[in-house]
Amino acid sequence: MPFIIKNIADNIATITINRPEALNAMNLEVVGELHQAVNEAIANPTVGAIILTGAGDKSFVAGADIKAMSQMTKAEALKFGRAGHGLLNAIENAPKPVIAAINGFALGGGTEISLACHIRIATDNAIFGQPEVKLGLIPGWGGTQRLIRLIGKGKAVEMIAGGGIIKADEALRIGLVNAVVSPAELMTKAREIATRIVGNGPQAVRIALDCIRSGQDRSLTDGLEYELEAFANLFETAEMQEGTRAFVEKRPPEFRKD
Ligand code: DAK
Repeated sequence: MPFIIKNIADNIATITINRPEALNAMNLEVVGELHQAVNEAIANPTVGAIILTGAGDKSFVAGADIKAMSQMTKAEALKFGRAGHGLLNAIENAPKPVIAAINGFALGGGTEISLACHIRIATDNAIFGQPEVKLGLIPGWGGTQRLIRLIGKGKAVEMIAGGGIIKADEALRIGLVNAVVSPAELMTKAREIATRIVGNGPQAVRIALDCIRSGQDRSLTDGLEYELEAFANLFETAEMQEGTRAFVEKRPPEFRKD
């Protein structure tokens, strides 16, 4: 996997997109390798949270590879688009939280990858944008759909139709990211959040993610019913027994044996 660096420590998988000479721009090969790495982290039962970041100090992902796209036919573009959708759906539907640690440029497909993640932490020099219209394109990896759900229609249209950039402080103000930190603090902050997550009941985290995700596509009434059923189901799990018993016995719960 030349374009991906993987590391697993303390139940946290860190996946680094490693193509710094092209500011981590995504071609079909990078998309495929990243998808495989994400799938492996999802399938690994010792992993409770995933951090996704970019190699180098300049860029998270500077978008889809423009040089590769400039040569694509419509059929190839469809294949490339579908590969990106497959990757981003895998991230969004992951049963464990995926944290984007955004270290610089997150343009086009870079912003879109971060949108599929569950939590976004950015450095104070991070730059977001959907500049596809400047190339005669539109966002092709879910930007027109996920951005509106996160920051609302007005801001999404301004970003996508205007093609301008958004700096980290503005991204924080409009809810595009959860937190902004210095470059030196980025991975510490991401690991701090991941560590808190992996200390919790893995099944509860998975079910909570599922309720939150599926709630976006349901009416409030349906979503509340879905949550209620999921909540009740947890009363039959060993995890819930351990969590509540630990509270009563005034000790930390032991959810993980690994
Ligand atoms: N693609 C390919 N190479 C890239 C790249 C990209 N997106 N971004 C940067 N690079 C390469 C540069 O070409 C350069 O390589 P050499 O030419 O030296 O070999 C190297 O990275 C360093 O970049 P710069 O020299 O330009 O570095 P600067 O600091 O001067 O500028 C920059 C940094 C990020 C402002 C600039 O590189 C830039 O504007 N990059 C392009 C950003 C961009 O427009 N991103 C959006 C791409 S469009 C779809 C699927 C997906 C999409 C659309 C449709 N379907 C198939 C349906 C998604 C589209 C996009 O993401």
